[in-house]
Amino acid sequence: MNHTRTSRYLCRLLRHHPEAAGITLDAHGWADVEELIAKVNPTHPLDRALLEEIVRTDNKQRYSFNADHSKIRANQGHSIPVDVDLEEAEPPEILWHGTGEKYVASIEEKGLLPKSRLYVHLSGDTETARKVGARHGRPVIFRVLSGEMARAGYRFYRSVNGVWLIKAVPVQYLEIAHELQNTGSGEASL
Ligand code: HQG
Repeated sequence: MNHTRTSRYLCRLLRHHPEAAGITLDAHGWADVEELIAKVNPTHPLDRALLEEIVRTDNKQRYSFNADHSKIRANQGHSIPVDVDLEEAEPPEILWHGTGEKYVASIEEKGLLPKSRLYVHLSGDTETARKVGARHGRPVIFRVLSGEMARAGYRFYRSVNGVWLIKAVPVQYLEIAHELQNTGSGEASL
């Protein structure tokens, strides 16, 4: 069954605009499942079985339930200030950031900034970075000297679905991975 539209709507509610469906998130980003279903259902058909399926099959494991499945939240990617209990983690020596060509000049001047989200998102592999970058046009991949940053005291976090997060990356820890530049396929942004 194709429930992409409902899944995208859920993502928008749980990361950016809960008020669009008249729901609220608590300080840790949790929404009440019963309330969510009741308020979403009129515009995007949803029941508990479909919600369970969306969470289980999401291609990036974007959502989690609490232990008794009475609450749901997005694992990362928020623009609203919630604390999703991120785990601090020691990064590998190199992480990657894919972006669009149009942002490169600004990034080379200011470093990586979280823009509308709470964190800068970094990828553990270049293929993922390329897909993330292609959402913004012609992709450009930056190498992030994450090992050096960690030794300098910067804190890295890893979401439960494996995305590396950091508050910002100053320019001295960024290098364009010229050897990786070519075109790639895009993916939808949620
Ligand atoms: C760029 C998707 C100008 C940054 C993906 C990015 C990811 C700057 C854009 C997740 C800048 C923000 C997040 C600066 C950063 N000047 N532009 N100084 N610093 N930027 O969508 O990283 O499918 O908020 O390079 O897979 O593209 O939604 O962040 O291009 O994990 O689960 O500003 O979204 O996951 O764009 O993507 P975004 P992102 P989901």
